[in-house]
Amino acid sequence: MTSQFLPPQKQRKPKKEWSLQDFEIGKPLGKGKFGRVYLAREVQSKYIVALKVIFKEQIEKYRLHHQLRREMEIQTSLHHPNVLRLYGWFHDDHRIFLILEYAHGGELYRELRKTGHLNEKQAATYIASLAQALAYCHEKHVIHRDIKPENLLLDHEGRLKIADFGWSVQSSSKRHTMCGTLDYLAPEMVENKAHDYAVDNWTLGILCYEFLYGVPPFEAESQMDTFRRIMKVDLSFPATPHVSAEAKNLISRLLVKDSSKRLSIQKIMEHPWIIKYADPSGTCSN
Ligand code: AK1
Repeated sequence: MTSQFLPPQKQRKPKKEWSLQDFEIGKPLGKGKFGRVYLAREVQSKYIVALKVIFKEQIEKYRLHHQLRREMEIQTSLHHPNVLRLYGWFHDDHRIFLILEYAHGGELYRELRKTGHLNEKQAATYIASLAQALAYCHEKHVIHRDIKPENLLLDHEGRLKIADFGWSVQSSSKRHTMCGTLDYLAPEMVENKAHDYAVDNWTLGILCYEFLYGVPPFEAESQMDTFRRIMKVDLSFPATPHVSAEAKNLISRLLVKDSSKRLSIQKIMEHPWIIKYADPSGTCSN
């Protein structure tokens, strides 16, 4: 009689071991770092996913085991509507497979290149979604560190999803590190100084600029020139009629050299430009 009032036994179903047999592979979705991504369907449930194939040879060559494991641990623990889910992974002799949420709208980068730039409603909606995703990640002590248009995907409703946590870290203290394109990196990152969550806030400023003007603000002929422009915060706004003063205000308050003086994620979400233009549902197609 008392047993029914006891808390139910925790269901300890052993976690499913996936293999390639569980999936039907469809069309290629894209080429990313170290491998391709395919549309796939899990046979039993008919659930549609994206399957990223990574060659072990590459991971070995660049000695990235720890980084990949870190990504998988970090990303499987993140559950947010604006963070692309990593459902699981498996491997065979030569390849590692990531089972990912399928983003039907594809890469935001394509959208941006197709139209040149976004309108203020779209840009503000994406920046607000990004701010929400980052607030959630930062709460979990995760710094993404590699936010750029190529790593932003859209679902079937046009909702933004941050993807690819390959360069992310779980952090409570300040960090040092890495390499790659400089365009999206904060001054303290390009200088290889200690950095913290505020590096992602800087990147929001860069993206906001790129969404509205079509090019990142410190783009230059050479890495060296980009480096100089970032260090000087050599920011200027082309005279185009379609960008409001509020947008420029937000960008100027994110692209601040002193990381402690950058607008906080909370303040971004409360910024007049976001309030005025962002679609609260996080979806918009024009
Ligand atoms: C999400 C990705 C490391 C880490 C090599 C990695 C996005 C990753 C995959 C898509 C869903 C697309 C669509 C629709 C169009 F060793 N996480 C990723 S890639 N829907 N693309 N996903 S494209 F850690 F350095 C390393 C090496 C790869 N990680 N993660 O690629």
